[in-house]
Amino acid sequence: MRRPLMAGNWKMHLTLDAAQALARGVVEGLERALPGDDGVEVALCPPFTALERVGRVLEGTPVALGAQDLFWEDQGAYTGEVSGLQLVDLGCRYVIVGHSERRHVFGESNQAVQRKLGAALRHGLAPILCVGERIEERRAGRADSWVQDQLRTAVAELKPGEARRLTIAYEPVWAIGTGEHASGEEANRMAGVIRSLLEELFDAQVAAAVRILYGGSVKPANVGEFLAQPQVDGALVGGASLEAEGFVAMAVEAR
Ligand code: G2H
Repeated sequence: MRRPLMAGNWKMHLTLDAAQALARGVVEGLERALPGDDGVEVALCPPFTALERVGRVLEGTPVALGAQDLFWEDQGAYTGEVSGLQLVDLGCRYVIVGHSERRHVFGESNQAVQRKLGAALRHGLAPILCVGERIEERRAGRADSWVQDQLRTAVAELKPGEARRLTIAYEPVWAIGTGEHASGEEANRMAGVIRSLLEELFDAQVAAAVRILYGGSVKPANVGEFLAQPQVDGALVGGASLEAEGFVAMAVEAR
């Protein structure tokens, strides 16, 4: 059985005090709404600057800390980068890898994503690997093959025991922060495409174990449509995770 995950990607938002207040709001909201309930896992991914402060709020709570990216080397002359070693040191459990904003705003290639994924696993982090097609691929009828290529390259070096530890987020680029979103049915179909490829590349156990999230303009009003899908195991939420009450309501719905 796959335990659903509700992960908040705060992107480049919030100063320290605001991040701390939001984390407190989420923790307290969950304590009120789901006391002692472990039917859903919740993770918060603040910007690097707020990891330590938010980590202190989450300590001793069931809410996990996650980062939004990492570099594949552990240390060295890589100005501006942050390593898996450093994220573990900060108490991170999750790390987002290959988010579409990394791919499309910062030019991250499928090969770079592969190296980052390897580094995350090597450090015992739980990667949330993002895949998703742009509007061009979707219009050209190439959404499936695009996402399959992203996944195939990202996991090319992994053994089944490592692949089992992945969470994959299907995030169609045209739905990110745009207010548009895939239909529940289409999210389910794409998650199915991803799961079938995992079975082909690894085995049925890996395919059954890996959680697949939907991401892209998820909010309290539409999250139910995705959570109702058999192939979808939760959501990666951007904009709507910046408001504690709504985010907690989505976590409650996911359990
Ligand atoms: C997709 C998502 C979170 P939003 O990027 O990763 O963001 O919910 O704002 O579309």
